[in-house]
Amino acid sequence: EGVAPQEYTLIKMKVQELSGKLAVLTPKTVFLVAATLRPETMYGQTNCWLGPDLTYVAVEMKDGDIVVCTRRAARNMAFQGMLSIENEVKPILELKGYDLMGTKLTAPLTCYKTIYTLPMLTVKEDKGTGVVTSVPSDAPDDFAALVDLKNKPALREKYGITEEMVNVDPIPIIDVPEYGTLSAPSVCQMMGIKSQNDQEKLIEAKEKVYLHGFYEGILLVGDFKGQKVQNVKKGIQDMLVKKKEAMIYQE
Ligand code: A2H
Repeated sequence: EGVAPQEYTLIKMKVQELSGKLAVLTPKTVFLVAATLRPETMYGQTNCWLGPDLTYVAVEMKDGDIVVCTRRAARNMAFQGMLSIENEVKPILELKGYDLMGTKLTAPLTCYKTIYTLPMLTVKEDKGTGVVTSVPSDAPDDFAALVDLKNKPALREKYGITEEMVNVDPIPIIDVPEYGTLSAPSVCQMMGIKSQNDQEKLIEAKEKVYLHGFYEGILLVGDFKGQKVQNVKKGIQDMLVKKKEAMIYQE
């Protein structure tokens, strides 16, 4: 953790049906909130990652809606005046990532009408909200984890994930001169990355994809189509915040 605060965009992903452990929250509006540094990639969301063994809490926001995130993130949100009670966390519900697997969500900007929560074992408890949005077109970690779930029926079964839930493909949203319009899948293929277990290669893949994607990438979709990625981040963040589809959060 550095000294300077990190600013994240919290993407609000609306829970479509309050079933299972979430049923007690009826008739509230409930969001999983994913922390991202790359709001301009939200056009490419295909699913949402949760750590199956992490603990999440449901807390009330100022406007009465409910957000689900780690307790640590809820505490930060309380101190940033985002929750119904200032400086205090009163969880309405506590649950494991495992309990939320396969939840149907509505996420902003993506062309998929429904995206599902899926397990990723490397989601960190002490970063962001513990909820991570998946953009396999532009994030090698997301691509590798999705490929694993597609290729490994036993892994899906362990977490109650069906084939339909992983039946999504990376969406071309950014053109990177060196790597084309699906830079993470291209670099993973070039480097022979077949799984999220290829840790060392993934570190190198991320360096390549993030560097070239951010500095040379051109957006292919949406209101900022044709513009350089590095120039659109703020505009897309503002647009999402204005539409109440995102919030700004620091840690
Ligand atoms: B980024 P930094 Cl397309 N555990 O969002 C693991 N990873 C987490 C996390 C957690 N608890 N919380 C957030 N993240 C991921 C999109 C994206 C991201 C793209 C490209 C690069 C990228 C889609 N996933 O991040 O350590 C989230 O993934 C490049 C670093 O705070 C978040 O942004 O720098 C990023 O890590 C924050 O990582």
